[in-house]
Amino acid sequence: RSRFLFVFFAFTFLACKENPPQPEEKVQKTNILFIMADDHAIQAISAYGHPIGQLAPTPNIDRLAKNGALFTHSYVTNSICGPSRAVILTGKHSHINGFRQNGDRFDGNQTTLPKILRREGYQTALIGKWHLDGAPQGFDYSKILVDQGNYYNPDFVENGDTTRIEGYATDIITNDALSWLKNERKDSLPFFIMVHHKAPHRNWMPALRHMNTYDSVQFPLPDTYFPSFKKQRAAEEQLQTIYDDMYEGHDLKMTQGYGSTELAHNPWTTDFERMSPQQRIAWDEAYLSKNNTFHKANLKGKALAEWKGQRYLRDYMATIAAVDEGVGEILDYLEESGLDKNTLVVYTSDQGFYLGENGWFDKRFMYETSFGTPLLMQLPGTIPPKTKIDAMVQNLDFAQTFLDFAEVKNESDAMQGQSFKGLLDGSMNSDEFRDVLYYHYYDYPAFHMVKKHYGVRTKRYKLIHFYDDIDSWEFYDLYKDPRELTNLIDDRTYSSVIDQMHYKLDSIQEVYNVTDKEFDKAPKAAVDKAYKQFK
Ligand code: SGN
Ligand code: CA
Repeated sequence: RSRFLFVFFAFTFLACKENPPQPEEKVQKTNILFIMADDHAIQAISAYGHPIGQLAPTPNIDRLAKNGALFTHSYVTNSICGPSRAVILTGKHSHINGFRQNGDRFDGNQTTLPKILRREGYQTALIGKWHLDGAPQGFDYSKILVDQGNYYNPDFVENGDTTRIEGYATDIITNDALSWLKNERKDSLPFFIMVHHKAPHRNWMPALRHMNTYDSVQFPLPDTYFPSFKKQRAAEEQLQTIYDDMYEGHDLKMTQGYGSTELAHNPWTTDFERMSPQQRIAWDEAYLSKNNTFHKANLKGKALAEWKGQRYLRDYMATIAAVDEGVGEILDYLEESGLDKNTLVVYTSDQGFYLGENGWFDKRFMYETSFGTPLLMQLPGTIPPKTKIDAMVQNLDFAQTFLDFAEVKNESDAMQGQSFKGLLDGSMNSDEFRDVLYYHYYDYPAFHMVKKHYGVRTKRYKLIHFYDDIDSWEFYDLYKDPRELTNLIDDRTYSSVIDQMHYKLDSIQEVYNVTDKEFDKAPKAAVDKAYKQFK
């Protein structure tokens, strides 16, 4: 028997020497790691070069731009949370996927990107904010925040069970994503994971380690911080102005007076009440001296409004610090494990966000700041490092683009976007891509009272129609007026361009199957009531 074993081992040894074991040769499909923050402004990512981002850099998110591509003209179709997510999942405009505004119910039975990828053999996971009423479908694993989610000790739903998890939302989401990648992910399958942060959504509560990070930074407030609107009635009538509409306690963490840790106006107490006593003590300590300095200064009028803008930006950027650290940890892990070589990493937000432009926070408008959204992607070997893409892509295109990377054929017919893989691998020029974008926002009357509107954008021009309780058209020449300060709708020198834009609008509505029922108006009483409620 021992002779037999000897011969067996000797043979195996020789065989191995001649034929050392080969790494698995099967070429695996591209993995997709999709990271989406909630309300992350382009201005707040340092790779985009805006002064705010320079003062509070995001070195880890920037790694994607260094290793891959940065999109300078990436847009949404409907600048609000639930609708944006529904568009990403379905590759269809809101009026087709049926989720037009927050609070709608997402029809989870329709075809979605994760369902297709899963059918094609991908292992799929979703971690973090969902905000689409109804259980996620198409995921092998999901762990989602309840509704909007909370920064401290948030509730998560995991396989149907709701549990409160101690800790800071951003860190919990990062850790869960890492643990899925390390422990649940099967080496034999390609994967698709969606990592959806709550941050930097309102009410901008930083992690304990970041509560004083930007205290000594003076962020620049935009020179439109005190705007004067002309022929922009929807802009005039919104309720999302930092110094008029933010709650002093809940949003700005202002206290009731010198020496006090009692919050000023804080209509939704849950965000703070969820904190453990230790967390709350650390919080109060970190905010006490800066609030005391504020009370001593006794600011009024313009100075007070500017102070509020500064407090907002410091907290907002401090919540991003934890997101950026989390992105760094995930990218480090991909590199250590070698997964980076075959993983398309995407970083984006569900829309753009105001950091004081026009005096505003929030989003919703088809104006550039909220219509645009950050987008960065890396895939070594396919996307050349430091690529800048100026084509007008949209979140509507994500599904088809990812399916293209996953080499799924003939699945995108009913989807309404366009794969932009060619822009990334260099096989397509930006002028071969779409030249007109369509937008439609419905969430009115609602929080912040941004009127319903739709419109088109070309490389140079934008035409918007605000409707419901107003009927107001706006037209901008973005080359001359990138900040959209001058509504040129009545300017005769542009009349033929405006006609062309109307024509483009009609044609694109036809292409996307927009029917008359998309322009319903709310009863006047509902609008009046909402103005009272939200003011
Ligand atoms: C909450 C926010 C609003 C925000 C909406 C929608 N208020 O209601 O400021 O516009 O969510 O945001 S909060 O004080 O309760 O946070 S979205 O990202 O979900 O669309
Ligand atoms: Ca959002």
